[in-house]
This record gives sequence, structure tokens and C-alpha cells, in this order.
Amino acid sequence: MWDDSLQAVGAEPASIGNDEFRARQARLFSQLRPNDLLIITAPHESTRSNDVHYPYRTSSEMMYLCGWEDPEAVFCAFNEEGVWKSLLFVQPKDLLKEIWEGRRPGVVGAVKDWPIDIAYPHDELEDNLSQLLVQCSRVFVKLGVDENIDSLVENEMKRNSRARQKFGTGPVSIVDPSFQINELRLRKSDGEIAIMRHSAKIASQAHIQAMANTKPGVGEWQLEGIIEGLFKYCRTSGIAYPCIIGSGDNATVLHYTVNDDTCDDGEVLLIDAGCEYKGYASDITRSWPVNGKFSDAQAEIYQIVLDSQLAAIDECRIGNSYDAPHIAARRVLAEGLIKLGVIKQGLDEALSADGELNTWYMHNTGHWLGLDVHDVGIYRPDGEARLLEEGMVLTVEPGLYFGAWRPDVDCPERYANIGIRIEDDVLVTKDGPDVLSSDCPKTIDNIESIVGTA
Ligand SMILES: [Mn+2]
Repeated sequence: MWDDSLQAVGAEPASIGNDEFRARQARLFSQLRPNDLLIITAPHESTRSNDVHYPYRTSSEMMYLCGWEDPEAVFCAFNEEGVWKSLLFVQPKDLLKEIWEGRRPGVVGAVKDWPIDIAYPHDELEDNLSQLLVQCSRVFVKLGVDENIDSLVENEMKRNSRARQKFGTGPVSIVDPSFQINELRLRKSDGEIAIMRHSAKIASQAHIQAMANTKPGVGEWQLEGIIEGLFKYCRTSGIAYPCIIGSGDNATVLHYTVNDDTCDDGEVLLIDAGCEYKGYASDITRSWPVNGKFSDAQAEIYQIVLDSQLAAIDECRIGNSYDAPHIAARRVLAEGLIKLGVIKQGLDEALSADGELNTWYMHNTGHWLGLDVHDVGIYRPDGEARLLEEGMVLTVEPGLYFGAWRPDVDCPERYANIGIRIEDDVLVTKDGPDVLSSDCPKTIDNIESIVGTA
């Protein structure tokens, strides 16, 4: 089964090349002043237990600006006589460490193969960075990621306040570079789009395999195993976020990740799973009947969610507000529930801030997608919803959740414990919405033709 999926995913796209990294750096540097110093931090390795670490994943800023994925790296940029130089502190070559933990590019490799002008070993960070700090006026650094860097910057600022009085040099302010970097990350390049499409194709195949292997009695954890196995088989780094695999009432818990229950006959199963491929996340949700056939009640709810999702996707167009898909989705959901008699209010009232729709649909309809699954980028610059632009990627994921276990609501008997969410990854293009996850089936007929066929 896995080779069929691999075939369907198709050839792997190219990785982001140094030309593109250099272009990203240049776009960022062009927003800085010559006396600015840029420092990009990454988290330290974290311990799982005793001497075992969690798999290392560097910061998305580091990935975005230079593609360096090893731990203990700090990226800096400074301007020398009108030219911006990129500097990377890296783990030095160390034969013993390399025998145990793996080969290291070291400072020579970093300059040769990465978009880096100068590299130093990590243990020379303090001396070198102190010198750069003395010469700069503004430090662009995100505090709270690497406490060593935080205290180094803080100490230099204190130490230099005297020197600044005498010589007029030394850092005077700390600025978070996230705003500038996040604006760049919000608009995806052709290279990024190819990678994200591949990521979504793999996640689509994982959902198809989970559908095919769903039968009454299967464990949520077993489907999780198929999904995560396929992610690895297709050469991703694995999950982009913990899989949500909930059957029956578990499907009505938005971020259910225990995945240790059995899928029973008559239940609807909701799976929200995406992989991380070359650093980029996919994020897909599908919901299907465990026994392969939607009951009338399940189909009624499913079709409303699907109609609302299609209406929302159609709003992902250049110039539309970021809110447009959410508004469209909510409207279709409310209309559908009014028609079914679940909502007793009129449309306007149902959609109002404290209207009845909030009881059954309590989250937003989507988020930016990229290096992070909930990707960066301000949704409401200056309080106004951002207008969609070419190259932005967002998820569209309306849902309806009838948790009969909830003590706070009167759940309609007919729809008890039905949880449906349908989520796709959508690229905004000149020609309208481009669904990156379109390989993943979602009509009732298509889903029923796959579930249980493995
Ligand atoms: Mn999502």
C-alpha cells in the first residue's frame, strides 16, 4: 500500500536553494539601517529524559533565512562598509562528537555550502558577538528563545552605556525582528509552494490510507501508526503537529490527541493530520463513518460542513479580506442548522456574537500555513482584517461538533456525538483559490467508496 501512495505523491520538488536564501536575506537587510545588528536565535536541544533528547527542530526563522538545521547555531547579520554580511555560529568539527552524534559541516562547511559569508565555532560566540554589539546602535533580536543571547545582549547594553556617553557608540535599543521576517514569510515563493504542495500530497495519501483501513474495531492508535508510517515512508521529517484521531464523542473534542480509543460501528471518525516536509507543514482534516456508510443524520451534518467549506474556499481570492472565508463558512453552517431545526433563531441572530451557531461551531475557519502549522503573519494589521494576496497559504476548516457529553448544552439527540471538520490547504493565486490538498477526497460518495477497502 505504501508504494502506491508514494507513486501517487509523485517526484520530490527541489529544496530551497542558496540563491533563494540570499534573496530572502537581502529583502530583510534592505529594511535595516547600516548600524543595525541582526541576531537570529534558535532553541537549545531539550531533554526528553535522562540523556535522551527530543528530535531537534531549529527555529523557523533560522530555517527561513539560511536553512541551517543543526543545534547550537546563531545567525547574525551586520553591515560592513555598505555591504551586509551573514555570520553563523556553528558547532565546530569534533571527531569524537561526530563519531557518536553525526557528521558536522563545521565552519568550513557552513561557508562553503550554506548562504553564509562568515562562520565561527559556537564557543567563540561571546567574544565575537560582544564586539558586534559594541559597534551597533539597534539590536534586532527575539528575546526569550536563547537565554545566553538574552543575557549577552543585556550585559552589553549595560556595559556600553558608559562608553556610549564617551564615544557615542553601543546598542541603544532592542527590536524584535519578527515583524519584518513574518511579513516576508507570509507570501510564499514558487519554491515554497512546490514544497507545500508536496507536503499536502503526502498528507492526502495518509488520509486515504487511514480511510481505507477504517473498519469497526480498529484502534485510533492503529490509524495513527499508518499515518505516521506513511509520513516517514514518504521522506518527511514526520508529523507537523500531533495527530488528532477521534471517533464518536472524541471527534467533538477539538484538539483530542490521546488516540487510544476504539473506533466503533456507527460512529464518525475525525482525523486532523499533516506532515512536515522540508520544514513546511500540511494540515488536513477529514471525517468519515467508521462502517463506511454515513447514516442519514451524519450525512445531513457532513453535507452542511462540506457546503460551508466550499463556500469559504471560494472566498480565498486576491483582495478579499482574511475574514471573508470565515464569514462565508459561518453563514452556510447557520443556514443549514436552521433548516434542520437545530438552531431556532433567525439567521442574523444565529450569526451574532452570542448567537446559537457558537454552540456548535466555536473556532475560526482557518490560519496561515507555512514553516509553522499555525504560521506567522498578523491577521489584523492596525485592527483591520488583512486583504489576501497572491502567494498566501491558509487553511479552510469549518466544522460542527455535537458533544452530547457537554453539560452546558442541550445536544439534539439525532446528532449526538457527531463531530465533523473538513480542512484543506489553500493557496491564493491570480486564477483564484488553488487547493494544495485537492488529492484528498471529501464528497460523501468519494469517501464512502474508499472507507474500509484495504
Ligand atoms: Mn488547521
